[in-house]
Amino acid sequence: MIHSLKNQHGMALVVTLLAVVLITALVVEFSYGVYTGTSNLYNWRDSQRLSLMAMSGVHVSARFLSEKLNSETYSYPGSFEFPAENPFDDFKGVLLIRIEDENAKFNVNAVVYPNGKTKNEAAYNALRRLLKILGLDERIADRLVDWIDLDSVSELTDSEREAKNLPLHSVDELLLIPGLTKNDYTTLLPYVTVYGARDNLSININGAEKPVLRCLSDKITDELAQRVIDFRKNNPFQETSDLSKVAGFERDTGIPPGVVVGVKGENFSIKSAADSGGVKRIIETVLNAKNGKIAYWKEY
Ligand SMILES: [Ca+2]
Repeated sequence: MIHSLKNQHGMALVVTLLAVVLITALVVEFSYGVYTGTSNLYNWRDSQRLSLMAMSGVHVSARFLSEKLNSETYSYPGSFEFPAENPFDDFKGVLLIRIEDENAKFNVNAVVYPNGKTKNEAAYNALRRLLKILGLDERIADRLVDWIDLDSVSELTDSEREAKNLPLHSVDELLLIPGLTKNDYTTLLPYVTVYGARDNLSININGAEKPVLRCLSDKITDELAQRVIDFRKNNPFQETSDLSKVAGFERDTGIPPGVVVGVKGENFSIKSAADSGGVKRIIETVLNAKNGKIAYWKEY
C-alpha cells in the first residue's frame, strides 16, 4: 500500500513536470516567433530554437526543484531523467533533461576546512575509503589535500607541484593534480562534486550511490549500503534519524564527527539537451535551489 502511494506520488510529480514543460514550450514558441521574425537564415533559426528549448528545460527544472524543495523536508532520488518528445506542434525533436543532486556526491573540497589550513581528518579518511572501494590509489586523497591546502608542505614528492592551494571550482580541475590520471578521474567522476558545505563532509543519503554510502564509515559494508538503498526506495529518509530504522544501524551508524548525513539536496546539476534530427544544443548548469544562485553554466 505504502509502495503504491509512493509510486503515485512520484507519477504526480512527473505529470506536473510534463505539464510545465508544455506550458513553457508554448511560451518559448511565442518568443521564438518574435526572435526569428527578422531572420531567414535556416541554420541560425534552428540553432536558436534548439537553444531556447534547452533553456526552457533549465527553467522548468529550476522551477520544479524550487517547488519540490519548498514543500518537502527531503529530496529523493539522487538523479532522474525526463524526456519530452515533440513538445512543439510543428517541431520534431526531443528535450532530454537530467537532474542530479550534487549533495548526494562526495564534495572533494571538504577534505580541507574553509580556513585552508586544517585537514578534515574524517572527510580525508572517507575519501581514502571511497578511493579504495573504487580500486584507486588511496594516496590520491593526500594529493588532493596538498592541492587545496594553503601550505606547500608535500605529503608526496610531487604533490605540491604547481598546486592551486585553493578549493576546486569544477571537478575537471582534478585532472590538473599531479599523479591523478585520466582513468582515476573517469572512475571518480560519478561520485564526486565540488559543491556544498566545506565545514563538514555532508552527504544526502537519499541520493548517494553505493560507493559514497560505503565511504561514510568503516562499518558500512556493501550489504549495509544495499539495505540503505532498498529502504529508501519505498521510504525515502525524511530526517537523518530515520537511518536508525535500517537493520544494522539501530544502535550506531559508525559515522564519525566531521561527516554529516543529510536527507535533502541543495545544489543540483541540470543537463538540458534539445535534439532535432541529430542537431543538438545542450546546456549544463549547477543551481543552488535554496538561494537560486547559478554556480556553473555552459552551453554548447
Ligand atoms: Ca598546498
